[in-house]
Amino acid sequence: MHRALGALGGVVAAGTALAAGYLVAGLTGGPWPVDAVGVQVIDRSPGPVKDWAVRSLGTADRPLLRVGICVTLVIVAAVAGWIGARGHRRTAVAIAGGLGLVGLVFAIVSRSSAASTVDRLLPATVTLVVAVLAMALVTHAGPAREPGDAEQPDGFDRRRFLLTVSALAVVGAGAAGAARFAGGSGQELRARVRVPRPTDAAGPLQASLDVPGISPFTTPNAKFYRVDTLLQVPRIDPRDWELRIHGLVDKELRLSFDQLLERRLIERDITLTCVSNEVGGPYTGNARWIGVPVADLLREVGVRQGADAVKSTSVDGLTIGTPLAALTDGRDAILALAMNGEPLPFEHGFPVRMVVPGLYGYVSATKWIVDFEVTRFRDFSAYWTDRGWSVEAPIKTSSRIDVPKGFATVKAGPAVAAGVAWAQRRGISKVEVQVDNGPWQPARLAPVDGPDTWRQWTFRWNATPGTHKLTVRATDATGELQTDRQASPRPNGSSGLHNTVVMVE
Ligand SMILES: Nc1nc2c(c(=O)[nH]1)N[C@H]1C(S)=C(S)[C@@H](COP(=O)(O)O)O[C@H]1N2
Ligand SMILES: [Mo]
Repeated sequence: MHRALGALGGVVAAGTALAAGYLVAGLTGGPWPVDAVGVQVIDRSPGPVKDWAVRSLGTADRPLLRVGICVTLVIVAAVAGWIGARGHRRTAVAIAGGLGLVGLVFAIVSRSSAASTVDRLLPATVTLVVAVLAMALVTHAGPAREPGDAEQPDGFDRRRFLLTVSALAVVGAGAAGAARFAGGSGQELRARVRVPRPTDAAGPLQASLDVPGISPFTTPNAKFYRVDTLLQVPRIDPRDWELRIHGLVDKELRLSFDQLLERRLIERDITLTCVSNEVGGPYTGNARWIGVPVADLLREVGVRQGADAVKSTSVDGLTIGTPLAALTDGRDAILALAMNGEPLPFEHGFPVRMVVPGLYGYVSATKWIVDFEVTRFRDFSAYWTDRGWSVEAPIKTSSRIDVPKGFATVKAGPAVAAGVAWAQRRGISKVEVQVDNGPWQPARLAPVDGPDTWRQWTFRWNATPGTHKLTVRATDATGELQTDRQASPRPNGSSGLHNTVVMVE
């Protein structure tokens, strides 16, 4: 019995240590050791696991990774507590120390947005110290002081043990509770930013079709897909933010957030797409961005001969490589500071990110950008390129059926299908729908907003009882038809036609 209690003690010790570390992470902005481990898991996962992780990171599996790591820890801690209750107290404490050390090592090698080394290592250090102390405490609380004591026939002082463990649990819960307030939400950082009026504003929004279930032309910020490799979203104070523009340039430039706001600002609707998006998938969204044209900044610093790339780095050290040509060929590549009329949400790169029409996010859309180096592709390799994705990746013409959803039941008679199609930089000129193996029929298109956004479409058809397959294809504004050749996302984006099967009754 007391061994089971010992295991419980181990779990409480681990929980208290993790809670203490979480609190310190909230205070310092350094990585919680669990997250430091998680980021390494993400960075080091092999191909398919990585693809899965990246694809699902924006959704429920981000917490899942944390939960997985915590469950593993708790199991080991329970075993340590159990061993401790069998009298091997030093071993139990050593295991706790070992776990804490692992966290510290991961924090040392981790990509982190923490401001200083102390901030980066403090959460893991505190976790380690609390883990050792807490494990020592619980493994010493149980064993009876007087062997053979009549009240403790099995040599285990249950009362003292439970008191100690309860006290520890209260401390842990207190730390966890305090952590919720410690870092704050950081929203005051965003609230302080006043989004300036753009020098060159976008026109009124008029490209929107309103069909129930269709993706709205503008994706609300809260619904915008999210893909990155972080468990802890950076909360950068714009007053501390600085962008360094350097490399193959005539004169280096360091820009503060206020200095960025003083430049020429353009407002544009641009549809962002993730290379990991499967045919028919959700990892694409359209927003109205305000930002400084990258071309203006490049002109200011003077690009030297021989440069063909920009290597941009986010605050956590992740790198992205973008062709210089895409930043200077006249398209609206921007350092964005507003998204749909608000400062960027933290999840989407606050305070500043890059947005480049026509390129998948992983080669262009650096969130939390802090460094911008003009360079040559042959002189570096970027984070995703190191993981098997193409160095250059223009967005492929794609179309998606939003309604009806796959395997939906539809009433017989006149029915509506609707969705979106995108071919950023080229624009969409035609969308067609095929019912079963019938002829391709034109869908109705929303008005053109610009070449860099998706276009909504609707299609009326007469639904007859039975099972039917709807397939969609788009033609870009250069007249090129979307390919029906199926390709998976890796290495440079999925292709193939999206279809959906519906039951008509
Ligand atoms: N710092 C940083 N920026 C990043 C990424 C990242 O992992 N880290 N992911 C990129 C990828 S793969 C995509 S598709 C877009 C997604 O931007 P969103 O999360 O705002 O939709 O951001 C890009 N910028
Ligand atoms: Mo992406």
